[in-house]
This record gives sequence, structure tokens and C-alpha cells, in this order.
Amino acid sequence: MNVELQQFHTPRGWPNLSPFCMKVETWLRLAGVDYRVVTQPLPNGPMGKLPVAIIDGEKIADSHSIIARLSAVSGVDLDAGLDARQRAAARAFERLINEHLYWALVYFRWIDDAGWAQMQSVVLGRMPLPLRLVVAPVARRGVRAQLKGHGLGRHPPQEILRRAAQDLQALADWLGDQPYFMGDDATSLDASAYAFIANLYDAPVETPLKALVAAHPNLVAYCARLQQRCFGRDPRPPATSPT
Ligand SMILES: N[C@@H](CCC(=O)N[C@@H](CS)C(=O)NCC(=O)O)C(=O)O
Repeated sequence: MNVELQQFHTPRGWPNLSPFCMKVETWLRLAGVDYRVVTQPLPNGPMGKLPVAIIDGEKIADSHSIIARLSAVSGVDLDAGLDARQRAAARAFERLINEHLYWALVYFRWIDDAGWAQMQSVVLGRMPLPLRLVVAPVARRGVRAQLKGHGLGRHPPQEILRRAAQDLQALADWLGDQPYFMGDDATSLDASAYAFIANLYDAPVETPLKALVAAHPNLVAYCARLQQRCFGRDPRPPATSPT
């Protein structure tokens, strides 16, 4: 099986600032499937977003579709041990993380001025300054429109924080003292949960969301556990850039 994962360039020492890219890479690590990374400067691919994967020559966009295909081709089903109710809960939590909590992260990185200042140096900092001066405001305007379209971005920052805190409370209460979200074994929900919660808590762009995670010691310990298991010991394969 040949897997190429295309994801955004990311600062050294951090798997990926895009939680969707990091979700796929975390799944690959949990499943023990070999892959190589090709970094992309801008979103592209069939859906104009990243991640994209090329699996045995087939190009697939969208983290959910990528993981479904990876699972089918590799024969590794991290959710094989779940019954129907557990699958239902895992699905609901995954959607909460991917479709709601994610947008709070987007808001505090791209729209909040303190986050935006960091994003410009960390994410766009590799671009030559004249290009950055053109690209940065266009990208920010696009993200602002996406947040309005979603709806969360129409709220004031305090309300966005309050709703993110509710999501994190639900996640912390569900996790309790289990090692993984669905019990003793990692499932595909952990790929999402780790990638997104760690991006809130540990990533090299700090936002007020960090303190919301820090209020839950079990989520903090969870991030450390998954970090150690997935990215701690062996470094990721060296990434290449497209020629
Ligand atoms: N539903 C997609 C979402 C992917 C996504 O939103 N990726 C972001 C980065 S985290 C992106 O490429 N954004 C660029 C854009 O929207 O222009 C998935 O699950 O892969």
C-alpha cells in the first residue's frame, strides 16, 4: 500500500497546524500504516482544501473520506470493537469536534487580532513579504466569510469562547479517566480528538482556547498520552515539497 499525505507546511516540532491534516496523520500513526508527507504551500486538490491523500495512485480529498479509504485498503479498522451505541456516540463527538469546535479555533487564529499576528509570522512567514502583503488580507477575508457562513463567526468572541468551553466540558466529561475516548483502545475518534484538542492546547499559535483545555487535567493528560504514542518516539518521515 502506497500512501502520500499532502498537508500544509508546518512549523518544526509540531505535527500540523491544520487539525484536519493532523487528524489523518494521527490515524496513520495509530493504525501503524506507513506513509510519506508532501507539504503544500496553499490549499489545493479536488476540494480546494487540505489534507489530500494519494492512496495507491487514487487522489482523495477530505479527512473523513481519506480515513475511510485508508481503512478499507489497509484492512485496519480502529472502530471494529465498537457496538452501535458506541459508534453513534463517537460519530456525534467527531462532528462536534470537526464541525463546531474547529470553527472556534479558526476564529481565534484568524480573526482575533492576537491570533492573527501569530498566524502571519508562523504560517505566512515563509512567504516573501510583498507576496504576504497581498495574500494575507485576502486569506483573512475569505476565512471571515466562512465563519459568517457557518454562523459561529456572527457571535462576539466571549460567546464563541463560552460555546467552545461547553464543547470541551462535554469532551472532558465523556473521557473521564479512560485512556482513550471510547475506552481502553484507541479508535478513529481519537485521531480527531487528539488533533483538534492538541491544536487548541499545545500548538505554536496560542489562543484563549488554551486555557479552556488547561481547565481539564484529563484532556491535558490525554494530549500528552497521544503525543507520546503517536509522535513522541519516532520522528515523522521527512516531508518533501512538490517540485
Ligand atoms: N472537511 C474537510 C475540511 C478540511 C479543511 O477545512 N482544511 C482547511 C485547513 S484546516 C483548509 O484547507 N482550508 C483552506 C480553505 O478553506 O481555503 C476535511 O475533513 O478534510
